Amino acid sequence: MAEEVVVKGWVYKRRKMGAKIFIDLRTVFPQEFTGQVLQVVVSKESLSDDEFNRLKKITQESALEIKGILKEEPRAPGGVELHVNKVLWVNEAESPYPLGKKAHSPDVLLRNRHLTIRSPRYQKILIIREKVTDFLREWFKQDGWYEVFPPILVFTAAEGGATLFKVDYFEEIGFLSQSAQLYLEALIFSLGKVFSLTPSFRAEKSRTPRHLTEFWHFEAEGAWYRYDDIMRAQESAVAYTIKKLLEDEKMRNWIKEFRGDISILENIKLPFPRIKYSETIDILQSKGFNISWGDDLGADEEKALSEEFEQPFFVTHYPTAIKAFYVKETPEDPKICYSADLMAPEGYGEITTGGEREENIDRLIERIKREGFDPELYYWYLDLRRYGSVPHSGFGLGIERFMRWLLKLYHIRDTVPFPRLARRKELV
Ligand code: NSS
Repeated sequence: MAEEVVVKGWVYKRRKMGAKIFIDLRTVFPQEFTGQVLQVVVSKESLSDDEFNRLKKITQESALEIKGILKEEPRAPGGVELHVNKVLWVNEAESPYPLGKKAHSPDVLLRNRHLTIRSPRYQKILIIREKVTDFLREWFKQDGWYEVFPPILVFTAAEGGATLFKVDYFEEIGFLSQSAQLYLEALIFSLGKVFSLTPSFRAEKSRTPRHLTEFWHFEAEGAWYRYDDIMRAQESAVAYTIKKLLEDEKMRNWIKEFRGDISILENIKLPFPRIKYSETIDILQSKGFNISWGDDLGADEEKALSEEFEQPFFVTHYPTAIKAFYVKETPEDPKICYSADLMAPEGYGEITTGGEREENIDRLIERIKREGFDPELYYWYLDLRRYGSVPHSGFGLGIERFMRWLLKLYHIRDTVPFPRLARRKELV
């Protein structure tokens, strides 16, 4: 353990104890300490007077490059501490630091988001998030899906018109993509099964702890995939991601720090339960909800339902009328469609929506009109049904929704470094 290392990072806290200075350093090099602070011990005898005096007054968030010896110390975070031998480089931060010692209101933290994200809490969230997308990708690649790169500037809506962000596109109207789905549907005729990870935008005015106006969307679409096939792909990918996260000791400990109990994650089993929408209405009515068949499940309903489960679960066979124009109706009853939402347990609710797509062109045109969209604009999407139409299915998972449940965070904004919310004020 007694090797000399160079450590680079920023001062998180400093305190003096007797003749020693203790610095909690937010270390980014070496990377193994990122997400926790490294305890740095500064003794007068190991440094020049000049160096010691500089460190004695070092301000919060000053950048430091130091050399020293790592020693085991069970009481320090991570079980080691660095005994400094040399200060290689310093950049003193202005003082006071805007996010100093005291607690700050959510608004102050949002206004200082560019600084807030430096804290160990956000370092952990950002690293866990990266792993989540890595493992989702890994599952899909291992299962033979191609990663593709659909556009963000689009000219047709994929979801409801009410949540479209308009863009001035050289005097014509464009939109920010709500979902890559329609383009993925086009791409399956080229590559068979495809997935993408892109930002999606929703002009959602509703200020809820689970809505962002910009979120990261993991979407997949497979030719000849039926309703059950796409549910199996989703549950396998989600279960794989959780298993891989828990296999990594550091991720496992961090997830435990955030959510407390991880037994639900450890006990995830395939297949996930599937319940029909009509059954959820019965359950909700028995719990006293004033809801009837045909109503959408709101946040409160989803929460109550999801508290009943200890596993992620699918709600299937929704009413066609409350789902988007592209979902396929069941042949037995056109009022019911092949759409399924994957719900997180523990009160968290929807994390994916997916299902089988309408492949009949006439029914699709009818549904596009009913949605209030112009079928002319969708000529290219309708061509997919004209030239070699096949049964196909897909889904979209909101990375932030998944993260919110995984870490049991109250607000979805904490899963992204720079959240985009319905408010403009206080956003960096
Ligand atoms: O609108 S969705 O329910 N469905 C689609 O966009 C499909 N076109 C996806 C597909 O089949 N390719 O959104 C899918 C998921 C949803 O379950 C959430 O997890 C997430 O996208 N989502 C959001 N996350 C955060 N904030 C907002 N506003 C949001 N809207 C959807």
